[in-house]
Amino acid sequence: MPKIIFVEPKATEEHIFARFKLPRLGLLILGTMIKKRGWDVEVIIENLSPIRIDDLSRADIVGISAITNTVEKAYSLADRLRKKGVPAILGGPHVTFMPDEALEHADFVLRGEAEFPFMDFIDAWEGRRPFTDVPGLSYMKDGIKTHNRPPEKPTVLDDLPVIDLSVLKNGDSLKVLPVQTSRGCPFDCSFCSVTGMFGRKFRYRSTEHIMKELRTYRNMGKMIFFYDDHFAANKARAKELLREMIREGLNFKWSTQVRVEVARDRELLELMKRAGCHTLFIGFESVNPRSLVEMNKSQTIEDIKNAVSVIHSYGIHVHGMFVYGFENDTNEMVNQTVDFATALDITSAQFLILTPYPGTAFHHKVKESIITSAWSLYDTHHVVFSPKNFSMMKLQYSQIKSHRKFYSMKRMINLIRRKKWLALGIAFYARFINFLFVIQNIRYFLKIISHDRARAGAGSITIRQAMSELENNQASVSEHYEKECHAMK
Ligand code: B12
Ligand code: SF4
Repeated sequence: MPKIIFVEPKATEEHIFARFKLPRLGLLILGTMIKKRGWDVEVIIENLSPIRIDDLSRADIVGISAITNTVEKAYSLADRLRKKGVPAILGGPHVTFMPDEALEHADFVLRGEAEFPFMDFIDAWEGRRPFTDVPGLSYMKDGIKTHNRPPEKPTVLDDLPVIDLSVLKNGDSLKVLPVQTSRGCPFDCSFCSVTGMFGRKFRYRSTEHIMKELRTYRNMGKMIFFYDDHFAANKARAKELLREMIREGLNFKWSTQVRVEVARDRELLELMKRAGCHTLFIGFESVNPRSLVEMNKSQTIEDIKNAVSVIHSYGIHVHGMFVYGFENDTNEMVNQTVDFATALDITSAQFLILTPYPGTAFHHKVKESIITSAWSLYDTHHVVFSPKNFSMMKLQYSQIKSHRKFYSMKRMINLIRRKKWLALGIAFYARFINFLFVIQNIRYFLKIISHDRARAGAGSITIRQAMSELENNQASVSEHYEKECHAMK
């Protein structure tokens, strides 16, 4: 029986989501489909179990899934497999937009949504059709990088199988189970790669198809995370699904991502609550109306305030995400953002740095200002481009400072007083990660300080000089860093 091992490498840089035991769904779906074809399958998610190159070498082919901040690790695995003569195929939102780069490391790249194209690829692998017939495939043909045309139509979600979790190594350790009910997003925010990957047409599974999957998770004592980008983009279908979940008495708690518009429909929120909704993850993005327009977010500050107050009135938690670094953003805005988030009294918040992901309109816009293509830094926690109104270090520090300020000791004492244990636990974790992040990134901060100096024409120091300063005199560097940070307050 032919054997395939799929792997999802974990992030190498520390950030709040780097350790989450949550697999992306791509490999679980591909694994389920190919198991049905009689292959021996294993899916290894590095956040759940280690990836060992010797184990991978026992496969006939290895499938690697990567997003931008994990792609360096994916490339390094593919390089090592190539040396051992084991073919690898890469997929995911980074290589979809960077197939030429990926082919330097792997023999095959499957771009875009890949379930049915992957079955065609397996047909070709088994010699039953030529590789030229596999839509979305990039590969080397006679020494030339060749890119087949993308699939003509997006995947019909009801044609996908219900996930077989047994393909996942150490799957029992998952506390939160992933379920996707829809793909695509009708909006088109400039920094987001969802629409490039899955399109702007909102496609969804039928209620019965989703329920079939949810029933298998009944009574497992786990939470569900609906991996939709905008769970309520079609309210009628969301309500139909929620009513069915309530009718069948599915007793798990679940969370998902929505937009602020969700709060305009109280019936929807009522159904969400009754169906077990725990937390809504929402991209608030900015307190600067001009930035909201610049990023094409199609939402206002009033929408944000209204959404939080209405959602809270149903006893549902809110996780709010903010982004800094748009052309209209300023240093002053940073404090306003944290004050705004604090006043909203949301359970948790993230303050992220605008990141030019390949395949997005924003990447195209700031291409010339990008300072590094060290992809592991593309995790929305590191500044990787030179923004218009900030120095890079100021932008970097705004993210650190915002977390420090939002998850302050004062907030924690307040949460203890109000017995808000979940928010308190998150605050402890966030403070710890923020601290680790600073410690681990002093070298990177030096690098961006040096870029800033060069940009300002102010006696730039080379990275080498900055590094040797760091190595020779830790104290003076941290003092220097503290001073820089202080100046930005
Ligand atoms: C769930 C989720 C998370 C979870 C779990 C993440 C994880 N394990 O990496 C959490 C909440 C922890 C998270 C965190 C982050 N996320 Co996230 N997340 C998602 C989300 C909503 C769903 C992922 C998913 O399962 N999709 C559905 C499945 C079917 O798609 P898929 O896995 O990509 O697989 C398909 C194809 O890509 C392809 N494919 C994928 N792998 C492979 C492999 C092979 C061999 C083949 C042939 C094909 C193939 O075929 C699959 C089937 O069609 C996506 C958005 C989205 N809609 O995809 C963002 C998304 C992946 N996240 C993103 C980002 C930026 C992040 C963070 C950096 C955010 C942050 N600020 O902290 C972190 C990084 C996490 C990390 N690993 O380091 C970006 C990635 C962009 C990019 N180019 O890298 C996305 C696309 C969202 C966006 N707005 O652009 N995320
Ligand atoms: S950020 Fe959210 S609303 Fe905007 S395009 Fe991406 S998924 Fe859609």
